[in-house]
Amino acid sequence: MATNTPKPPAIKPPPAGSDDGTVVLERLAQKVQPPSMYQVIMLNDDYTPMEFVVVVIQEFFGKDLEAATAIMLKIHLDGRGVCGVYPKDIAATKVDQVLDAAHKAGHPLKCVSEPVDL
Ligand code: TYC
Repeated sequence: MATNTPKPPAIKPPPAGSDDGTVVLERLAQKVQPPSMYQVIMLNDDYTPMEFVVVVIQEFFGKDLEAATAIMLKIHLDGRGVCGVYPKDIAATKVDQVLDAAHKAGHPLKCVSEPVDL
């Protein structure tokens, strides 16, 4: 008569301390930051005509005549003023557009971009 011997398990557990190839993925907390914003600052000078500055602010920063005139006068009086706030690459493009238009027109108008929260 056959004896009732228990069968060995089909899959043996790996010996203690051995590498069975298992990879454990840890879930890392995602830290997604909003894009940092840059303000485009226009600087005053003694030579660029006021009318040119107003047109540039209207054309590249989407302001109407009244808003563009107010920004131009603030720059004229304070030495600098914010024309708009954009993500970094768009702010850099605005600066390039302003400098290019000023250079082509022969005016020394200067414009820079800087992070909003300095
Ligand atoms: N100060 C200039 C003038 O009197 C006008 C001006 C305004 C120039 C703003 C630059 O960013 C500027 N003609």
